[in-house]
Amino acid sequence: MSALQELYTAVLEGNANSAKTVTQQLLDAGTDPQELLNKAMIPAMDEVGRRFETNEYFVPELLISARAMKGALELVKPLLVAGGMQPVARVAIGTVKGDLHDIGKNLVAAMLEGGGFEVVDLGVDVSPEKFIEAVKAKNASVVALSALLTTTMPAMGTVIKALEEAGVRKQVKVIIGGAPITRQYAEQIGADGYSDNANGAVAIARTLAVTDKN
Ligand code: B12
Repeated sequence: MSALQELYTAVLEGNANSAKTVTQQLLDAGTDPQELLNKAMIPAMDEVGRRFETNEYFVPELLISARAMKGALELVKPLLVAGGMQPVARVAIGTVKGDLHDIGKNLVAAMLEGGGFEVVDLGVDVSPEKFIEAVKAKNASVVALSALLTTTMPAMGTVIKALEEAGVRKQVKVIIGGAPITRQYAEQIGADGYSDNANGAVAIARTLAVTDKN
């Protein structure tokens, strides 16, 4: 089994120790961190989701796979984050109210930092008020919303409405993402941008931040 396959299996089976060990070995051998993410870690979480859907996995398995994924991600994260640049813009990111999924959000946050953004991570289950506070007090010019549940998707629209009501909608760009989100949904709720992956999140945030400055 190749080391990437080993990492895939470790995340899929929720073997946190092995996930960390193999990740470290791959990084020490000079493997591109993006390759670890795209060829092993993310596909493993997709397979975890598929197994959950078909009742082969249940919540405990989701949790132990998520723990293995997070442990490996901690080792990869510093390599995604380049230091010493002038920040492109400040982004307030969070998983919307009612939603506790944070692996994708953490990945997007790390990639944004790596892309030169200053990131204010508000965590999970974030209320609209907290996003507004971050825009006002921290002067964030991009708000990034993550949702993984179809039941929490509407909370994204609620945040956008709350930003309007607080009189700060025009001073920020709102980008959204998460497994159930589509471009069409982003348009429907009046978001400024959407991406289905962390690299795309950086690209779209950059385009919007630059457009904003012109
Ligand atoms: C791990 C996991 C959990 C873990 C989360 C641990 C954690 N700390 O995050 C735990 C066990 C807690 C969990 C709980 C639940 N889960 Co869950 N979970 C998952 C699982 C398997 C993987 C999610 C993940 O981490 N993917 C990997 C990351 C890297 O991908 P991602 O999050 O999609 O992020 C990428 C993109 O979407 C995008 N992105 C993400 N955010 C953003 C933001 C912006 C701005 C942009 C631009 C892009 C972007 O970029 C990311 C990187 O590429 C998914 C299945 C799946 N395939 O999505 C189910 C899944 C999301 N869960 C599901 C369910 C049902 C639940 C529970 C309701 C189960 C239960 N009965 O209790 C609870 C709900 C808890 C809550 N209130 O939130 C369902 C949702 C179904 C639906 N239609 O809504 C899914 C789809 C499983 C399934 N196939 O049925 N879950």
